[in-house]
Amino acid sequence: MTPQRYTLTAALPYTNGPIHIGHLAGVYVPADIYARYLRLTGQDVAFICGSDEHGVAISIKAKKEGITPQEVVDKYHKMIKDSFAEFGISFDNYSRTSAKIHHDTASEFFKKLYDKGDFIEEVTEQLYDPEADQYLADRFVVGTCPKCGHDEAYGDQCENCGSSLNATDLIDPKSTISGAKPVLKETKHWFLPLDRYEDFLRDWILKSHKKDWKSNVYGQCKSWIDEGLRARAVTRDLDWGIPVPVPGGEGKVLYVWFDAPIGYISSTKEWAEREGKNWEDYWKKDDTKLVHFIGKDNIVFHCIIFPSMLKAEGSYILPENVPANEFLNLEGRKLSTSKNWAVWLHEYLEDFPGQQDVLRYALTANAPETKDNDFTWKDFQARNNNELVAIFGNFINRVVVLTDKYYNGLVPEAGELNEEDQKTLDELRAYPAVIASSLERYRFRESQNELMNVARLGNKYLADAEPWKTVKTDENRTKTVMNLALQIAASLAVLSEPFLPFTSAKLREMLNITAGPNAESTDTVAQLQWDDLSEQKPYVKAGHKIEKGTLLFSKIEDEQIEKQLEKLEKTKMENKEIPSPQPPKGEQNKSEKTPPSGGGGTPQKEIIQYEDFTKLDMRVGTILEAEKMPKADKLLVLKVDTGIDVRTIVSGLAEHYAPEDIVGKKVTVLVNLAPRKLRGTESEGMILMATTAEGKVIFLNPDVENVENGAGIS
Ligand code: B3M
Ligand code: ZN
Repeated sequence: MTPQRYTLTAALPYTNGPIHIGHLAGVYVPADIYARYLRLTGQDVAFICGSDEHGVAISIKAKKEGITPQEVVDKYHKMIKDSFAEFGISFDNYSRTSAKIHHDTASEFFKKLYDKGDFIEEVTEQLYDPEADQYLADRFVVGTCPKCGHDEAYGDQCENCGSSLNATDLIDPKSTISGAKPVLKETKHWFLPLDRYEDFLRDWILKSHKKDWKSNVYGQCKSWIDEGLRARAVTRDLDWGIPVPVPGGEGKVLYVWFDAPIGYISSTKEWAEREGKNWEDYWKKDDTKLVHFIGKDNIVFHCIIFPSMLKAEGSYILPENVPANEFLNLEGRKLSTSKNWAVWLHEYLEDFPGQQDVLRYALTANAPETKDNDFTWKDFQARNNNELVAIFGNFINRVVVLTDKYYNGLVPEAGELNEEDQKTLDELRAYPAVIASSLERYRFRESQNELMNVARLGNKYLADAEPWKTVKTDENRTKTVMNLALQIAASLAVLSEPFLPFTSAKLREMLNITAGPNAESTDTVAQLQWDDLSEQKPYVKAGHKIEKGTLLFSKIEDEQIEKQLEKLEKTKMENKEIPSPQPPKGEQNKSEKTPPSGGGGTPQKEIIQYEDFTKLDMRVGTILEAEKMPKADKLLVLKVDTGIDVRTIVSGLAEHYAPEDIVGKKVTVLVNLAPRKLRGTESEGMILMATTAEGKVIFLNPDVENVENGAGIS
């Protein structure tokens, strides 16, 4: 069925902290690209989001900051909403779950299921903190995951393996409020019996969506269904949230994961009311395509639990797709709000004013679509300088400057096309379909790369045709070339809109193809849209006037990157000063560590436990033979007697030592490092070395001759 309208949702961020690049890369940038693309192709779109203001995460944050949960959500709701807007995330509506419309919608939804008998009401034993005098649910309790052994799993989910848990499943549970060991205490709750929906889920996901859902999403769903689904409590003993609206519900609230997805519906209602639309069209009509954009830790809630709720309610459509992304790391470490290991959106916007598109571009180029990926500031700089500036910006700049110089900004007439011109035009006209096809399969990296290929096509065309040379010899040829180059530029202005909206707007202005009532040009091309790009006619006609150019992108200097890296180094140092687990107040270890003043210079790495250290097997050994690795300037191939055996170790010593100088040396060897091939030779260990202040590399040789090879080091 061809969709008549689209309801696109992006995960509702918890208002317990600001937005960082992990959220952006995983959810909001891809969702925004998709929404913008659909609008550009004339589709009817509701792009919906809002703040998730309930749940234990908020209560914990409030306790930590010594303020009320309401104050926490007010602070972060504003911050998140503003930074999204400034970053160009084009939500049609951004609501919040503390809004009355949401409380009403979620209560009604719960009551309907209650009235239909879709819940099981049961008194069960739940974890209870005897010191804090409070039931412990979700993030109020941590313990060891029964599935993967991760020792910081939460009471409702393990973030390591993604399993959804009941708090009573945790091994060695601990209250995060007081640190106390919880006891079991009886309380009544309402459960959604997921097992009743197993057949439906099997049919709907495992049969119907095997082909079109991403394999990471499909795989997670399959393993949950295959493991057997259990009833899940949808209410909690907490004082922050939506009150349970049925008899016996006093003092209890809806589970945050019950109310939050309903937030998509209430946000749509808010939008529809404002825009004079009918919200039900966007949630209840079969010709509406519903797509949830989320991160991988939210898969179970969007693919199993929420669809079961919708199915139980009975009048709603189900998502067509849930293109969940994997996680983004930052400089090799897991992003963490509590450890402040992040690039915060509001800080980025301050540090790189007007450069929203650079971050959008870098995040999409590196999007964690099929596996976890790493964001590094060096990559960010390279993406800007080597791609946006050198390819896209350079092409546009040449076209606009030359048009101004040769023709006073008027698009010249194209003469007869030669074979190369025709080939270029054909290729150009094929791009919208190529990019669209990637976008429709949620392959955002691929589609953005195709966009850059349009700019590459432009650069190559100009470099081959050399209008700056022909201008002296062949006026007609030059006009044809510049006309075509301007067509490529116009195409870029439109195609870049989903990915680089700020750049697209600037470029449309430069080329005078701004759509809308304020556009100065009355030329019909002023309305140039995505679908026009495949048509066999010029995008900008001869005689059309373009404006003088401004630079689309500017180089990012090393100093800017160093400043960001320093910020992260500072965070690392600060994290080390927080002993973990935290001792009781008053006894806090106020260490006055200052960074080392010189010498090695690099800050200390993360603290490891003694068990981690004992994993290293280090022995005394002797180098028996050494020779240069052919065709490798830096490598020596060594034969080392480790006391256990004689083995080959490839070491990067060739620039520092001649082979003959090190034969017979006693060295320290890490013998249980996983073997790896270097230039085809398997290296079975590592020689420990140190670098002196002058940059000399020296052996960490045991300074005693009578230690035997194989002696352990501890
Ligand atoms: N707030 C979890 C998260 O931010 C949650 C998403 C709700 S979507 C309905 O990861
Ligand atoms: Zn786990």
